[in-house]
Amino acid sequence: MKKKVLALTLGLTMALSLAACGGNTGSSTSGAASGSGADASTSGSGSSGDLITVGFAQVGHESDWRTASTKSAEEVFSEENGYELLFNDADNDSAVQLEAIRSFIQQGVDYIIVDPIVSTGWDSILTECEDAGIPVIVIDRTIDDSDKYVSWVGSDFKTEGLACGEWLKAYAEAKGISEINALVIEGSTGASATIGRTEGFKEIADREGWTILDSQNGDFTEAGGQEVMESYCQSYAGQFNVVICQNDNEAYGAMTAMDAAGVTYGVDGDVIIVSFDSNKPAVQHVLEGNMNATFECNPMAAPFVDEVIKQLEAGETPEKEIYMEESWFAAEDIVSEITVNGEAMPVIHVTQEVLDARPY
Ligand code: GYE
Repeated sequence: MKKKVLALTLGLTMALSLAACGGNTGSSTSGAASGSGADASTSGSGSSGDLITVGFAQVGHESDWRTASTKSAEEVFSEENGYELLFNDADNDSAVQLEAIRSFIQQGVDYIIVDPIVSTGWDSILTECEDAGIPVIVIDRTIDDSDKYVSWVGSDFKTEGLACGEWLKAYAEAKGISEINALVIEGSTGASATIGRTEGFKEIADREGWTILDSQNGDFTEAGGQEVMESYCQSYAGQFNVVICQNDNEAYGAMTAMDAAGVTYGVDGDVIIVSFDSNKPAVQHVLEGNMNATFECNPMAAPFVDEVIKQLEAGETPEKEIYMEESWFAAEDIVSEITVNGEAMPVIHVTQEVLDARPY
């Protein structure tokens, strides 16, 4: 797959934002994360002065990745940077997310950012946005049944799953492990992140003739990962040697469940455990050998969205797809490179320096 990576550093973006918006004296307050998906109300005041008003329909607050994504948006879409942010946390409820977008339309925001909880069911609401003349920028998860948005900024989830599979193949070979019996703890059902990671890993598993004993939904939460792993430990006791967690938080829960069941994991254990996202606590677990590897998903989309908005304000046409750069991290220095989609990619051996340099 061909990738377009916008080479932009956060520092540069911030500098551009400050330079472009230095004269702003908007008096309205920007919204803070509401934390509740109980209703579709959005936080933030309606008036914007000469600020650019942005409504952000966020998925929820299920994971460390999500917290980093929200924080990135709050930092970038600040009054100082010339924005008023209206934020809605849908708590993983698609109906709440659609209502939040309707509320943004009613409030007449300048731009709508949406991180779609699920990948389908978007065409009519995006048509409403189009009819209202409000450009939509999609971040993170993808929309599969409509292209009525200006740009999408996010990750190639299938590539993440493929990378995980290719790393596992090379790692098992290096360790002399001839049989793979894997358990997968999936992310939320219907999320493109879940679909892509599942597909990518399965493609390698099928090619290599591995056994995927089970694949169940852990909802991208620590509690969900723990619950699924508790049931796996009962149903598949002594039968598995790999646990694939589709995000970091699920891996934390899975480790708790394996501790309770007396299953050893990580570099010195019986079970290989990996995660996706690579938040700092997960990279720390990799450094300590509790986890074998983690595959990054970069949550810092907001600076790129800022760039897209600036292009639109200047009458330019932004790229339709903007891919985030991501890395793969492993505990042991035995697989240094994997080939994914025909492209050689480094696997970073985690040291204290690597951990210290992680931005989130
Ligand atoms: O991996 C997970 C979060 O959509 C990529 O959602 C995102 C996923 C991320 O809850 O931690």
